[in-house]
Amino acid sequence: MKLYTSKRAPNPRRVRWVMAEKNITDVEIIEIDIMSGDHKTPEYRSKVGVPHVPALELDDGTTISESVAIGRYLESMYPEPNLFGHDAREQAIIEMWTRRCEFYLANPLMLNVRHSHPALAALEGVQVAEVAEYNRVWAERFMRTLDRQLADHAFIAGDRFTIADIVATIGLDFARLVKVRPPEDLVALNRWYETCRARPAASAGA
Ligand SMILES: N[C@@H](CCC(=O)N[C@@H](CS)C(=O)NCC(=O)O)C(=O)O
Repeated sequence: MKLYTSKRAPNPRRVRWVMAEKNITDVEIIEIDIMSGDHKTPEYRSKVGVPHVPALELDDGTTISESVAIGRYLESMYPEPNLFGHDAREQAIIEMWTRRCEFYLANPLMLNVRHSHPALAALEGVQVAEVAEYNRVWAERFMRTLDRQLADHAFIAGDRFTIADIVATIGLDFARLVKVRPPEDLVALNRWYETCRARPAASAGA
């Protein structure tokens, strides 16, 4: 298998983190320089279908994009430690939180950074300050939801570390580029965030 990835980009980092948690080492890493447009070449587009990283190319030539879909595929190949749930109930709860973390935290924070960090102007084209601020406000609202959840649970989807924690931690880490941090009064969220950042696998692809 080959993983098309890009240093410091948040979505490929999700896959690198999953691989590190599972100690997956037999995947060839292919660096794509998105700032130079490597992901927009006709070859890359025809292989992956979209100008995005990450993408996982299987030995039969099938290519999977979408970081969470890749993570799910890797989980089926390398089941332990489990990150996506053991049974139907747990899988649904983890997916619910993962989708919430993508839609209401990671994506808004990504748009905040893309519309406010000078280095990302080249990727975004036109940066709109109002878009950055609107998304920051929405992300902060969801941080408050997460803080309430984490007041009663060690991790986002319950009592153990899952893909939802990876998605949320990387979303928050990316926002540090523009100095957006969880407000200090969100004590449970900040406690959980430091726990996740301290995991050895957190540095993979960061
Ligand atoms: N939902 C996709 C998002 C993929 C994505 O947007 N990746 C970014 C890097 S983090 C990218 O390829 N950006 C290229 C561009 O904006 O031109 C996933 O989870 O994989």
